Amino acid sequence: MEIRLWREIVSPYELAVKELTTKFNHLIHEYQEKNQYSPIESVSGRVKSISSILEKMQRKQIPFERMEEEVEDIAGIRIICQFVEDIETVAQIVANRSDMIIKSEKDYIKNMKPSGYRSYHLIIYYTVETMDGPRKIQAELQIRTMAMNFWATIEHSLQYKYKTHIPEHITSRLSNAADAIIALDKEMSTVRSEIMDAQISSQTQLNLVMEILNNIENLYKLSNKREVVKIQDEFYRIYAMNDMTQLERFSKQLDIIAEGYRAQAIDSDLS
Ligand code: 0O2
Repeated sequence: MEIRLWREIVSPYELAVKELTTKFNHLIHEYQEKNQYSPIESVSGRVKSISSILEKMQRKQIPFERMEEEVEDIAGIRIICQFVEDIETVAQIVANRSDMIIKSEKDYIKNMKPSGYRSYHLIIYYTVETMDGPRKIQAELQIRTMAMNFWATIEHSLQYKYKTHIPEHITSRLSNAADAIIALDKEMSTVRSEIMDAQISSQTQLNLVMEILNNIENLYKLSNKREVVKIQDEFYRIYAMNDMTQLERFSKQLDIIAEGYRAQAIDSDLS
């Protein structure tokens, strides 16, 4: 097959990876905007390398004409969660979407691979719009915790050096590490709700501070500078108190002041 043809083949997969990462990143953004805990910590994606596609086809005896049907992970998205419980939530989010149709799932969390690999895989159908019209392609979503990802990334890097023959003394260490990862994920789950609360509080404070700063910036345009400097100093004083209730009260007062200036500005525009 010519190299140009490969480019054409992978092009819709490149688009799918871009779109899917954007969509999942946007979900994180939506949760943050609404001061809610995001079950997704981070997202990344890749298009499988040509050599890796060829290797898989050779290993699984896949003919070229069956490549796009049988190599299901040409487009691959990795979704990282903080806690094991979030994985189910993310799978449910995917199941409820109209733009991603689940073809199959592999639960390597309930059924850990002999290597120690743990992750939840979904193969989805996803349609991209190309210059030749819509193309329904497949993509693999790997959903795993940060701890599972740490293990998988290290183990995967060893596969490059040793292929399938990782020395025994390393595999046994990796197996111990896999057990430690299970224990770590379990331990983190016991403090999940406390961690979630802390993260939501910090996100809420971050959003509130952003809102206050935006309001102060807008006031610069509408009111006299000395007044704004006084408001800003008051903000620094309240911020240093590290008291969310005070910050919320200040934000509400600022809203009222800003509203007053906006009304004044409209009045003077009309007169
Ligand atoms: P890449 O692109 O380098 O990630 P397989 O026969 O396992 O190759 P199958 O049955 O189609 O393929 O899918 P499976 O077993 O669900 O695995 C697909 C992907 O999961 C792999 O992609 C890896 O990314 C990951 N994975 C599966 N098993 C392991 C494992 O033991 N260790 C690590 N680190 N990752 C694993 P590829 O094909 O390896 O390619």
